Amino acid sequence: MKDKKIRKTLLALFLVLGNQTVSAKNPLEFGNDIRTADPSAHVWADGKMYLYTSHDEECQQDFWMKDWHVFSSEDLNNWTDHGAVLSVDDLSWADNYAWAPDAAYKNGKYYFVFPAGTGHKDRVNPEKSTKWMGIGIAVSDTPTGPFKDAIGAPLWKEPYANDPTLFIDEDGKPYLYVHAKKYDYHVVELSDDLLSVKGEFQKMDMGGYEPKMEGPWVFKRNEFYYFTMPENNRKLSYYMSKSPRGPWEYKGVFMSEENNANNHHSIVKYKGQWILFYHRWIDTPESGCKLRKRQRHSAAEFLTFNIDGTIQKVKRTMEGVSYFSKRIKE
Ligand code: FUB
Repeated sequence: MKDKKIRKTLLALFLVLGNQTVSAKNPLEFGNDIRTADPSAHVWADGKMYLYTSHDEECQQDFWMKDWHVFSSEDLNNWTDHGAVLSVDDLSWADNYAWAPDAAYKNGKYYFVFPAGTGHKDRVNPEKSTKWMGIGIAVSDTPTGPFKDAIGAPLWKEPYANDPTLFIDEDGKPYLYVHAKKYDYHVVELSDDLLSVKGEFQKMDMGGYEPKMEGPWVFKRNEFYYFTMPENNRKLSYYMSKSPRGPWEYKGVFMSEENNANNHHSIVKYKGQWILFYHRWIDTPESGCKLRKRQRHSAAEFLTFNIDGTIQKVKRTMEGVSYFSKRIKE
């Protein structure tokens, strides 16, 4: 298959770094031809990197997606696929749209927060659309699941929402951010067991700049909180604040868009290095997909901060984080 040839060519692209030879592995090599998107990265107490992703079916046309996977690694080059952690078949309230998930660890439990939905989006006659999406929460004793839908229902029915991200602050307070109809740039605190929302959504002060967005991600570095997102669903941009609730100050784009296609990302520190995970749309001519030849694959790059905490621009590279092991030894 041509695809295999392309992958082999990529693998055969050796980078000579000092005395060490490292094979290029971007997009990430998961050991099979699985198409993944929306990578959400977390480092748990066992010291491994876990990547929770959504899963594109071969040639999927309209983001009809059925399950989520998790992969783990200790060097960001060799990954173990732990299989599907949850599927819409396990849900009583949704049968489709297994979109961008996130995960968290609190009080000895692993939480998997996910968007899922029902219905059909009519792109020709939008008034005939029946599509609905909401946010679910599943729990497991282990990072690789299987996760069990914890409340047997979405966290709420209205607003229509997807792309959740959980941020647990240093004081243990859990915050949920989503992309939602009329609720973008809102935050809601969750209960201590993460199984319900506590109070109302709060509209955050974004400093007057609120472009179309999806896929928010929130993390903390030193004294700053970062709210990062695919702006207009495509280029990655960010805000900084001294609080997880804002007010936020817009700081600009740190990864440009590619191929007029969506992006989705996460940012995490691993073994002293900050890593940006994202997805790329890559030509897969061998796939026989009639309409959409490009398919999504998870990728990664190193992320660097300036002294003032701002983020340096990130370029998409062929080598990605292939030389991670070498870099952490330096
Ligand atoms: O993967 C389905 C959707 O596409 C995600 O939820 C969005 O963020 C975009 O990546």
